[in-house]
Amino acid sequence: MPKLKLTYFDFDGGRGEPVRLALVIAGLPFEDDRVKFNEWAARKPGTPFGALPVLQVDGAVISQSNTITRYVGKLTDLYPEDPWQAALCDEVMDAVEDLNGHIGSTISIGDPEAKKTAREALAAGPMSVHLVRLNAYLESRGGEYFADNRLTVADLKVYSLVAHLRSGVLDHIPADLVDRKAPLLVKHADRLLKHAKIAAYYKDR
Ligand SMILES: N[C@@H](CCC(=O)N[C@@H](CS)C(=O)NCC(=O)O)C(=O)O
Repeated sequence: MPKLKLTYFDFDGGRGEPVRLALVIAGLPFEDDRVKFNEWAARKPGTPFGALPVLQVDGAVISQSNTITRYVGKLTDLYPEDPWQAALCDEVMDAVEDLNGHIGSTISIGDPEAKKTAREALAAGPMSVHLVRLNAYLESRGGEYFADNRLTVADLKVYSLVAHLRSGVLDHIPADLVDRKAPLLVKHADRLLKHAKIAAYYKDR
């Protein structure tokens, strides 16, 4: 197994969390390099595209969250081998990335009123649309998993988004938006939190 070092921001969520969770579930050792926000300006130029997450694999670097998540999914047997199921898994991960991109574009808005307007439009528009659609996808796939009738990195990716939105840390995004728009995603997240490895991981953190 290669030597792995994941570099991401120091919080339990976002684009790095599905990678951490996949490695934790599989019991694969990795260095969890957590960057504090005040360290980021100094470290940003050293990353391939000026953003995190970044994964070092035996010293070689790859970036882009879904690329990393897929790669780690293959190492951990949490990514489908069947091409169609892999496509279903990718589709869900890319839909989550659509939303992450929308959220990311509001983070640097400095003017409080402009940020409020942008966030409220996001919550009422693309965020609601994506949450409703992801909820419907999960339902159409049996209600438990997004692909392959088993736990895959798509589930970990959606979980990380849902946990982030429900934590209420994003100003002007109502913390109950997921509960109102996508109740199946809430059940899905609650189930994942009961996974023995995930529960033990968060208990120890
Ligand atoms: N397309 C990239 C986007 C990465 C990205 O925007 N990451 C955010 C954190 S979730 C970041 O590094 N923000 C700080 C910055 O852009 O300076 C990916 O999927 O990894």
